[in-house]
Amino acid sequence: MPDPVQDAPEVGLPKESAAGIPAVLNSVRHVNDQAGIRRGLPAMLAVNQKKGFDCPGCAWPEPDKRHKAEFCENGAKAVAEEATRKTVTGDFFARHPVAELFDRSGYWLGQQGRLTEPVYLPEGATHYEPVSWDRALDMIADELRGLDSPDNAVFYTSGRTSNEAAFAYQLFARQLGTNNLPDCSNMCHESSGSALTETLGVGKGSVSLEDINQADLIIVAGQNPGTNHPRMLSALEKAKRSGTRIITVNPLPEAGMKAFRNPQYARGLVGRGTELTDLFAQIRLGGDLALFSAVNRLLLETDQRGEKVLDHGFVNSFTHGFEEFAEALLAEPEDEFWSRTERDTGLSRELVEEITAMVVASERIVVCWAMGLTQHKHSVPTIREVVNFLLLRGNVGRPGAGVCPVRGHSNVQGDRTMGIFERPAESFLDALGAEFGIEPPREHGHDTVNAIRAMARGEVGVFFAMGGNFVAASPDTEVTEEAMRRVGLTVHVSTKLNRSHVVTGARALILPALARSDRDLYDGQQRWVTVEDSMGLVHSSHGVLPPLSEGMRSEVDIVRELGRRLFGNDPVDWDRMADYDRVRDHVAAVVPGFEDFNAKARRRGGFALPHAPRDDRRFPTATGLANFTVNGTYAPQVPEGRLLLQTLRSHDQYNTTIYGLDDRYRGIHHGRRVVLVNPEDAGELGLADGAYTDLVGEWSDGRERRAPHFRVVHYPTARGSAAAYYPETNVLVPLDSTADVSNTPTSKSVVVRFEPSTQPA
Ligand SMILES: Nc1nc2c(c(=O)[nH]1)N[C@H]1C(S)=C(S)[C@@H](COP(=O)(O)OP(=O)(O)OC[C@H]3O[C@@H](n4cnc5c(=O)[nH]c(N)nc54)[C@H](O)[C@@H]3O)O[C@H]1N2
Ligand SMILES: Nc1nc2c(c(=O)[nH]1)N[C@H]1C(S)=C(S)[C@@H](COP(=O)(O)OP(=O)(O)OC[C@H]3O[C@@H](n4cnc5c(=O)[nH]c(N)nc54)[C@H](O)[C@@H]3O)O[C@H]1N2
Ligand SMILES: [Mo]
Repeated sequence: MPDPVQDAPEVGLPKESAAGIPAVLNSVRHVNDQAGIRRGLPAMLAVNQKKGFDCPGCAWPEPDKRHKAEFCENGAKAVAEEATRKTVTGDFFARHPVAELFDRSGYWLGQQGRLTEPVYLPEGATHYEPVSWDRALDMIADELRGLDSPDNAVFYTSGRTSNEAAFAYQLFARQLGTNNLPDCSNMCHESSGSALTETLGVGKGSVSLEDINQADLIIVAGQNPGTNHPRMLSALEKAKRSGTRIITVNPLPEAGMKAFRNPQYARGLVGRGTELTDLFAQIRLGGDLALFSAVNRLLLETDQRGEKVLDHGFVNSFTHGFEEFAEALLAEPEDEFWSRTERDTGLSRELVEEITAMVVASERIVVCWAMGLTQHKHSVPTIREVVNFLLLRGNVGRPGAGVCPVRGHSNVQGDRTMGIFERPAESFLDALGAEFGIEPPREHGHDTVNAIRAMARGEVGVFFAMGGNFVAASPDTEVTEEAMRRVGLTVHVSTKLNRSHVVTGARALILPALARSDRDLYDGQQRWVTVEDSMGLVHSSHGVLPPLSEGMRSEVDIVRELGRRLFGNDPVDWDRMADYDRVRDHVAAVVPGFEDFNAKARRRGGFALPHAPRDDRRFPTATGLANFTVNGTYAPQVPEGRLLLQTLRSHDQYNTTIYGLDDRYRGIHHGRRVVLVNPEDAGELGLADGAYTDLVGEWSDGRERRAPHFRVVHYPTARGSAAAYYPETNVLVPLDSTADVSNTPTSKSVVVRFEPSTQPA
């Protein structure tokens, strides 16, 4: 909802560097405002420490040598958000009817505090009402029992769920008989997983922090670590100081990639900080496939002229498909190739040649990426082309080189490892069946987009969400909300109030969960969980804060109680899993790499999962080799008078959780309804800086998609490439506009036109 009182953007100049003293001050302010010193200080001293809890912010790994303060400004905000003293109790819902909450912004909802007791919205009721845990769990069990088929249930997961909870949860769904396990990954790094599994045989990154440090060249494409992975800047700074060069590929000049003032060192608090980017390629939205294939072609041509720039030994021994790839890439006539490359990337031939020269001069190369590469129609081919690029010079499976998809949610990678996947491998289901004596379903389930389609068709009786904010995070808000309203029972296991609690099925439950920072006591014993970071390191996480209410339960306990109600304790002994060591024993028996899990998880610093390409250049693909692929030349085309819009994060949000209304590095304050437009595009479209406009999405189904009332900001983004924040703009992303192969919504590639604003300020 546009909120003209709250949302009144003011615009200043974008910043030239990230962090420094303002970041420290902002961390302290957020922690103090939300949690106060008594809760805030112990939380901040425990976050990311070996005996403490894993930061609920991003999935960037912790270095082996920890600082006393091993967190960043945005980690502090994530912790403050959880550790808040504010609570939402039963009487809150008596005072606020659902219809009123529906009109509140997501920011307001989140700011009300931690959920403390289960509440139920009966059919036709106007208010949620308190309900006992027993009654709530009985109701869910009854609804699940009453379904015509287990496939009429959908079990969503957001990536904060611990390994233990995720494992129990997928087991529950499969004992019930469905693989309908969509997760936030479907909207996030699914394209990376698809492309990497096909080409390298493992859908995860292949580098460690040590590799980042040893690389001669790091390419950071489609990622804004200054905001979303601030601790990555420390790793880049360290590499930089030992001679690494960095190329940044982005339509936006992001402050964090320009310079970093590391608040952990005096040099970061005074002075300009460390310059990070050596070469900035200001690419057009969706131009990365064209860029990487152009560099690959230049490498091939150089090699054919006799300068040995390819690693022929590696290509011959470890890869498949090189000839076909090279032939396809060289087929286009030179003139056409260059005019298309310049058009699709918005970069000059000279710049592409300069990038190639830096590549040739670098023995060891790492490519890092995030949503700028994964949320386009052609994301899978784009990432496959990144793999081609690395394979050409043998940059996989040796120190200082490899693929680095930087994950989002703090345990999104672990959840997938634990089996949260709508298309599980047969080998995983076999192991699960053997361990528990159950027959897991074999038919693939719904991912996020297909789950919404099934809801819209009225096929979903129960929608259960383990965390997250499904209706706000999903594309096509109005379509998704209509679909959600057709569900019978919606259940949300949540920490904070959000939009998904006010757009519900006929009946709805909200179940309050313990969060990462909360102490998890059972029978007087403190329990702990594990998580896996973006680089495949698994470690323990111990909550430290006393829970604000006895009404909150751990995610494992919620699943366990449901399991026992529906299936009893045979063949799966749900009650025993109250001891998380027993869950870990099961994981050890089912998931490769987790042998001896309980012992390894107790090691200081945890353990690394095996990764065949990284560890011994083994590629468990269909060909048994690393695959070169032929990826074509797609780039988004935009009709006259329209721009391509990317929907992205501000510095003051965690996905749909809004921490505040500032985006400090981009110079935006006190508001979120802004659209960043290149001044020359704005001139051609008659969009004055400071004017208000509606964003209107264009898609082949003819349905009108309108995001009203955005302030135009003239901003140095690439030509043709506009930007605005998510989730306000999700209404514009058509449900059917998804990436080929991965089915990820194209959140970074929405065709929009601009119409005079329909709502007064
Ligand atoms: N503080 C904080 N931390 C977070 C999150 C958060 O919301 N807040 N979210 C977490 C999650 S779930 C995730 S997935 C990650 C997200 O981390 P990011 O991917 O960094 O997040 P976005 O804000 O979506 O930024 C996308 C970046 O890619 C660029 N980009 C967009 N399109 C293109 C393109 O076509 N080509 C290229 N080369 N660049 C492009 C944008 O300009 C922007 O810099 O962060 C995680 N960490
Ligand atoms: N337009 C557009 N849409 C996007 C994106 C984009 O870039 N553009 N990005 C996509 C991406 S990358 C992602 S990952 C998704 C994110 O999608 P989600 O993961 O579904 O969304 P979040 O906003 O992270 O979920 C926040 C909610 O999670 C709950 N929560 C927080 N911590 C816990 C916990 O410990 N336990 C439980 N049970 N609940 C908890 C809180 O109630 C909070 O309101 O959004 C996607 N949607
Ligand atoms: Mo994500």
